Amino acid sequence: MEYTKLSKEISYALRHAPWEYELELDEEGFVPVEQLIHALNESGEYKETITEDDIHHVIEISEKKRHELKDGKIRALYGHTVPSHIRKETVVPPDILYHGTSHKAYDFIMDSGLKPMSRQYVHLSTDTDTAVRVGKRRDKKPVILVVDAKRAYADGVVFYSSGYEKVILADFVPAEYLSIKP
Ligand code: HQG
Repeated sequence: MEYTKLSKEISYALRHAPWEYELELDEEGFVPVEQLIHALNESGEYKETITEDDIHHVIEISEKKRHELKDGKIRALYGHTVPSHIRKETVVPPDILYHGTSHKAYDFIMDSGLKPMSRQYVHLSTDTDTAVRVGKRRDKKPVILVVDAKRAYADGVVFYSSGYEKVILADFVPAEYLSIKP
């Protein structure tokens, strides 16, 4: 079983295109796990039949916690671009958060703030290593932004828990709370 491929397809189905799998996300982004398994097996992409154990295995071996199983349902924890709004719990953020990005995006961000762009939320990291990894998807030497989350929260910026302790979400972070990590 190609577990990385399976993980990417689960993310695609649950973050971006559930309708392609005849799935309907609930307001927290969950679908019944057996419906997902059925849809994946229907596609004929996988040589072996996918079982619930395979789904557990994908989640277990992933270096990031991207998916969550709960009460026979599964969801992507973050990254959604689906049009229907995925509800997340608000949280008091850690004092400092990080965001890894490209030099190209940096100029725009310092002008207009951190926007969700095509996703539903801005994605922030609780540690610099994670931010570097996120930024490296877009730039060999990414810019690491430091978010003064304590001050932003005090001023009314709303933060959300993704359900994965290393990823905190926000609707928007104005540039005044951002600085570049030296
Ligand atoms: C940038 C992956 C111009 C932003 C990752 C980023 C993460 C702006 C890009 C998760 C902007 C959006 C999310 C502005 C923000 N003007 N550019 N005003 N504001 N941007 O992929 O945070 O591994 O949607 O800096 O690891 O990079 O797939 O967000 O570069 O955790 O599980 O616009 O997705 O998770 O890019 O990544 P993205 P992201 P997985």
